[in-house]
Amino acid sequence: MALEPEVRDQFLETVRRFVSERLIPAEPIVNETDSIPDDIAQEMKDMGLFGLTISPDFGGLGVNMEEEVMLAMELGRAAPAFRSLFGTNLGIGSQGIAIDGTDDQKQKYLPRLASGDLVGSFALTEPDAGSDAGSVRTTAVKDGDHYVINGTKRYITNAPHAGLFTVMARTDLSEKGARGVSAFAVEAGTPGLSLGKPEKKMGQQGAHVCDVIFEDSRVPADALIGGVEGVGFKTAMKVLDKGRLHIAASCVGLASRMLDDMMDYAVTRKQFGKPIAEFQLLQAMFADSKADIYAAKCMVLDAAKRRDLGENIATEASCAKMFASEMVGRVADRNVQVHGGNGYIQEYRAEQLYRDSRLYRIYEGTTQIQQTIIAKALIKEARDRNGL
Ligand code: COS
Repeated sequence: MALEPEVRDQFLETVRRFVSERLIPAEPIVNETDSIPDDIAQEMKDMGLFGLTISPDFGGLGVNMEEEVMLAMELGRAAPAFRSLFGTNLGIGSQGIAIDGTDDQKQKYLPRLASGDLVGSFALTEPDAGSDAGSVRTTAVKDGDHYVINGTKRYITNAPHAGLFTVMARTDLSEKGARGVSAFAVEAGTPGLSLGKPEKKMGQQGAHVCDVIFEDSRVPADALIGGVEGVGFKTAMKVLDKGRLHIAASCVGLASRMLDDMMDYAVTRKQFGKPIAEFQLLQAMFADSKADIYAAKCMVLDAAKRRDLGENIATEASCAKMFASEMVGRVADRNVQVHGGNGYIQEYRAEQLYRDSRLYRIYEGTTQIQQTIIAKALIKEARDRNGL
């Protein structure tokens, strides 16, 4: 479903203003206190950001993929910690239920996820199952009309705030790979569910991750997402296809912001008697950044439009995520370099955005995993073409 063009443009404008007038000025305090101020979190709820992608049937705005990435490009201009607060609700923390959940599961959880009253988290990664997501060891063993869950989930974004976890656990213990995995909607407060210590991270202060530990946690059988065992890995992959496009769009946003920052600095900072923007060696960095951003933006928008048309865009989502996250790393590095010594000093924020952007190349699938996905699809196409 698409918004009316005027409504969409108005919303984009509101978000743009919110980012420049509220979020970017609040970055130093978020960085210092490692938390998002309550008034900003409330404004995000009031604007409907938690429910952007959730259907209006369940109280969300129901934006399509193209609109989602356009909004993510605006929101991505601010430090990524802000996006993290509502990002799991509109993405990986709700989409398992939105895409594959039963009607009852949707009715039960989506309205509160859309309003932001309930925070959703996605619990796939484990100490020994990172890139190899199909090898999860957490188990969910059927016991009458319950499942008993045991295992540890690692670095779960928003876990300290979450009221609901989408948990990938192995229901078929005889099957070691992806086919033995099922997805569950598990509520915080379930006996036997506890949280690990908050992790100290390289960047993205204000966004919180920790372990989620299950010790004989009994969940009702109807917590099984979609009511079907053995398809949890596929649910996770579908969620990640969408998530990866969203991340790629956020990278475009942050890179655009950093290009603006470096240009503003370069036209005002003087050395050798003139603004440093006039030096050709720096101009190469501006031009490379602009072309990098433009290429990533085109990829993101194209893949999003295709997804809205019903195409399978798993490969394109990986291309966009890989290119955009590497691109934002290059731009972050150039931003520090253009700022010279000031780029290394906190006050100028180039160093913070450099650290913050580093995670984009890792979460929701590393660059190397995206390369593997793209190559696998190409090999399959070639084999099919050659009748092999
Ligand atoms: N959409 C739907 N189904 C998908 C899919 C997708 N995008 N990708 C894979 N599947 C299906 C496959 O079709 C296959 O189904 P069948 O068993 O019916 O053939 C099944 O899922 C298993 O796929 P595959 O064999 O490709 O799985 P692998 O174990 O080889 O893993 C990778 C594939 C590496 C791509 C996967 O483990 C992955 O994405 N890892 C990174 C995880 C990640 O992003 N972690 C970040 C933390 S989460 S924030």
